[in-house]
Amino acid sequence: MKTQAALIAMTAMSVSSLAQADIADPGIITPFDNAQVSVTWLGALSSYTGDLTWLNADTATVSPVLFNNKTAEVNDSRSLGVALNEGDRFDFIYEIVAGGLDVFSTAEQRDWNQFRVTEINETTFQVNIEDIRLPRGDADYNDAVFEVSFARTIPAPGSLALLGFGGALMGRRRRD
Ligand SMILES: [Ca+2]
Ligand SMILES: [Ca+2]
Repeated sequence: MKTQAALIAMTAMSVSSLAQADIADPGIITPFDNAQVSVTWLGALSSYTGDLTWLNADTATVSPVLFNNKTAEVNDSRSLGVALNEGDRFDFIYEIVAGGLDVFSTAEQRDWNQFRVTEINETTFQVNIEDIRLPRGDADYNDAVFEVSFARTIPAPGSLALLGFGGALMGRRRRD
């Protein structure tokens, strides 16, 4: 637990030292077609309580709560069950439900500074959140930390099973 906290603190430090001057758009862009999205909780060091949801651009609706920063376990993962295409924007909403009530969305430019997004690799992004509106917040960016990863859609298990079944039949026929 101690090492985890240290890791989050270190990450937040390196992240917040990046480009404070110009506020980057934290929206994540889907890297390829037919991408399945999953979100993995990395931790939180905050006295406030917050709920993480995501914005479905296709339906213009907000998802059920993915994680609550007080109840989420490190490495908890949620598959979002959507297939996004290359270039699709992926946005989050973080709502403080106990503490200094506020709502931060990566889709709202006035909230952008509350988020730091680091590209880990082509398919994985780390998101760090500051849960007190800046400039009042302490900018530690460890109040909610999670990872977003994109995976290529694989053929449905049904079609693979069918291939296997056909192969078994052919094998039997040969033996007979
Ligand atoms: Ca904190
Ligand atoms: Ca903070």
